[in-house]
This record gives sequence, structure tokens and C-alpha cells, in this order.
Amino acid sequence: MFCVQCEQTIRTPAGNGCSFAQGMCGKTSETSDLQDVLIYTLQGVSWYALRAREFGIVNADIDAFVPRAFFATLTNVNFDSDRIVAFIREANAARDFLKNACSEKGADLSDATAAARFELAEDMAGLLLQAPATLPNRGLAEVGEDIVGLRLLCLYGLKGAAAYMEHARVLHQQSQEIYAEFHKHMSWLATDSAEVGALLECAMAIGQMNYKVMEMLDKGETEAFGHPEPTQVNVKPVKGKCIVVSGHDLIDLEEILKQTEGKGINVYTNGEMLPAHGYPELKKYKHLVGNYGSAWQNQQHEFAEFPGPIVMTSNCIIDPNVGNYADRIYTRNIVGWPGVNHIEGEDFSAVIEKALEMPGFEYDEIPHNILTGFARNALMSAAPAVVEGVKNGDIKHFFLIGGCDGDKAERSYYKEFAESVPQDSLILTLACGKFKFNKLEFGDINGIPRLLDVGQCNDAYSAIQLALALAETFECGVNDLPLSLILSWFEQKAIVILLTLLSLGIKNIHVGPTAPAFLTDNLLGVLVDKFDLKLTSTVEQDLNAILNAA
Ligand code: FS2
Ligand code: SF4
Repeated sequence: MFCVQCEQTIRTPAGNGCSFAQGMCGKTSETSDLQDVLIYTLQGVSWYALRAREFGIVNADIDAFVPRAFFATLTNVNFDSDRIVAFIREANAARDFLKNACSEKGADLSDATAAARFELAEDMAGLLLQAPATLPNRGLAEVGEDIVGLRLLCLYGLKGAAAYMEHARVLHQQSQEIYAEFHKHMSWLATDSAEVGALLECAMAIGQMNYKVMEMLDKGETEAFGHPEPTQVNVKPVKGKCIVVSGHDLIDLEEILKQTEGKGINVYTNGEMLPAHGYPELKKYKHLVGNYGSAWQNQQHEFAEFPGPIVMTSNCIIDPNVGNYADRIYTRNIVGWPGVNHIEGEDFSAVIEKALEMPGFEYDEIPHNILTGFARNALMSAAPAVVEGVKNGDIKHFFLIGGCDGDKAERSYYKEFAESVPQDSLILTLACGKFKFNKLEFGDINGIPRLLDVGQCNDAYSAIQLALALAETFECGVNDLPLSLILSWFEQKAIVILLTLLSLGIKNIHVGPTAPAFLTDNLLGVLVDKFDLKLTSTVEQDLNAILNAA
């Protein structure tokens, strides 16, 4: 086993990465090894998918499958070895299909990469024996840590982009151009390039590709559910039977809302699902009563106390056995935990039955409302007032404090930072890191709330649109705006968003709480030199540096 993809990876003086029987997240070495075999096999599929395109062969099912299965290997998504093996077999069948289709067209396949020629073992024991050749740090002794680190930056970034491609796909948003580009990067990374320049170029190209993916996802969400509107959301329980829906998949939430309508069941969002309350086509359901709990790392006690079933539509899932709720958590799509109910298709009756069997909340708690719904359209509507505020000096600075949450103590930095932001500044936030401070009171500036919840992690697209609009209005570059980005990362979606921001030329981003463990000091030096990237230090020091530079 070797996995170094997330922020909580094991770090030792002897080397970084989870490499023993189990990762910090609870992923076993078996599942981790199988995930590596899966990625390598998918890279072979991508090679054929690209070659097939030269002969006019495009298979929509395979195009959709590759990023979807890749998504299963993200942090806190799928811990079920049997499901990973099933993805491996499906990948192999896809590869054989494309290989035959190419052969029938007379394609020359003699230059197929090792990944494309990889022959899978018959059973799980055999697959596990093959895993060492597919480890993401393969070749370390020959090429060194800098090259491996760069390869991982690309691979993990591409993994984040794959997740967003799948989120877009369920909203009926796909693009042939993006699939072709995705297969190109996927396949090329399996060639184990040791060219620094080419790898850096690949990382930026992945960032650019992901910008298009996030645009597509924004289109899918707004076409399906309307533009988010500023919306008050109750974060306290309401008396009655209940279901909580977590993850990022708004289509699943809508389906659950439809199927529970009139059944006396209240539906709550959790974690990254919070921004759902702002969408007109979702907020219209009266039984979408509020948001329950906070970010993913608190699941084991929050879900344990929730008196109803839980639906995990995407990341992040953690061990449900710890809180004793494994019998009432339901996974969807790529999410998996061994022994937990998994729902395929659109029938949520098992979840509904479980909600009706369970007690639900016995009484109403005093409501506490928080505000969400400041995605692209709402931000643009507020833009004239914001511009006015900047011109008359009432608004001096914008801080985007966003990204992932996690349970490390040093993540209190983000709460402290939000609390320390001067009163004449606005705070934009997105993704699950906001739960560190989104229940605090920040007040307003001339009626504009000082804390603006832009949405999920993928709604970084909306924040970028606001920055571009402000830059146009003030006739300057984004880097010249009084805007500072204070990002917290945990998993690979955050990696690709960082690549997207860097590829757009956005500089001076503060990232924490620690540097990715796969980036060496040399690589960090390159990012600092090229992009003025900064690691978070103390709130006082960072805030002073930002405000003094302004
Ligand atoms: Fe939070 Fe976890 Fe959004 Fe990340 S719910 S860290 O995967 O995707 O952000
Ligand atoms: Fe370790 Fe993170 Fe990989 Fe889990 S996802 S095995 S914690 S690096």
C-alpha cells in the first residue's frame, strides 16, 4: 500500500504516505492496492479511448465510466474492496471492447502503453500481487521524489476533475472535448514521464480542463434547479420523522424530496449539501426543513445521534461502525463501505421505510438560521452594491475563506481568521470548511451580509466569476483586486481547484493547514516562485501581511 493523496496522510521523517496495513482514513491496504490496480487499468482504457477516436469510435458509456470509477478512489469515497474489484472488471471489459473496435478498423496498436497492455489476474489474490507495479509512487528510486511528486500532483488533480465530471454527468452535462482531454491526461500519466516541464504543463492543463468542467457543472445545477437565491436555513432539529442527505449530489436530494412528499418525513441536508437550500427547485419542498450537523469529520457522533436514516450521495464517508449507525446509512453511486446498504437506481423506499420505523426528533429545538445561496447569480446581483461600497470606501477588502474541513486542531486557523477579518471586509466562503465559522454572526455592510456562502467546493466557479466581474468593473487584473484567497485543503477536489486557480494566473493564494505531503520542498519552491503561493502561518502574521500589502 502507498497512498499520500490527502492532507491527513501519515508523515514521518523517514517519508510521507500511508503505507502500512491501513491508512489514517481507515482504508485498508487491500482496498488501497485494488484502487491502484483500478487506476492503472483505467489508464489503459483511456489509451484505447483516445486511439479509438482517431477512427471515429466514441463510446459514451465508456467515456462516462472512466472518470466515474476514478472518482471511487478519492479520499473517503469507497472502502469496499468487492466494489473496487467490480470496477476493475468493468474497466477491463471496456478496454477489450475498445481494443477490438480499434482492431476491426485496422488500427496500429503496437505502441500501446504498458497500462494499455496490462493483463489482469483472475482473482483478488492475483490482483493484489499485481498491485506493487501499479503503485502511484512507482519508479521512485529511479526518478526521485520531485518527479514522483509532480506526477502525483497531476494524478490527484485529475482525480478531482474526474469527480466533478461525474457530478456534472448526473446533471446531464457531458462534453466530447472534455472526455478526449481527460483520456489524454489519464493515458499520458501512465507513461511515467520524468520531464519536469511536461509534468508542470500537464498540471496546468488539468487545471484549465477543470475550469471547463466546473462551468459545465454550474450549468447543470442551474438549469436543473434554477439560480441559488439567498436563503435562511434552520440548523436546529424539527420535531418529526427524518432523513439526512449528505454529499454533493443534488439530483439524489431532489429524488428523495419527491419520494418523501406527503409522507410526514422531514429531510435535512448535511455537509456539502447545505447550499441545496438556495436552489428554487429544491427549496420549494416544504419538508426540506434544514441542515443537520456540520462537516464530514463529525459524522461519527452527529449521525449516531440522528434519529433517522442517512444517505451518502458522494464524499466524504467515514467508518459508520464507530457511531453504530452502519445499519441505517445508505450509499449511492460510487460511495461504498463494506456491509452497508447500497442503493442503485432511483427507488429510495428502503430509506423511507427506515425513516418511518425510527423515532425521529421528539421535539422542536429553538431555530437558528444561517444564510446560504450566494452563488454566481446572487453575487452578480449584489455586485453593483458591492462596487458602490468599494468606491465609497465602506468595503476595503474581500477574503475568500474556503475549502475542506478536517479534524486537525490547526484548522481552527480558519475560524480565527474569519473572526479576525476587519469589519470593513466581506468574507466569501465555500465547501465544507465553512462549518468552522458559518454559525457565527458577522453582521453586514450597508445591508450586504459580511459572510457570503457561495456554495459547494465546485462553486469556486461562482467565486471566480465574481472576481472576473469585479476586475472588469475596476479595469484591473484579478491579482490587483483587494481580494485574498485563504484556502484549506483536504482531498483531491481541492487539489484540482488549486490547479484551476493557478492555471488562471491567480497569485498569492494562502493554502493550509499543511502543504501536500507529496510535494517536496523543491516543488513547493517552484509553486512559490511561479505563483507566489503561500502556506498559512499564523492568523496575525498572514492578515497583517495581506492588509499591509493592500
Ligand atoms: Fe468536504 Fe469532503 Fe467538497 Fe471535499 S465533504 S472535504 O470531499 O468535496 O469538500
Ligand atoms: Fe492515507 Fe489519505 Fe490515502 Fe487515506 S486517503 S490512505 S488517509 S493518504
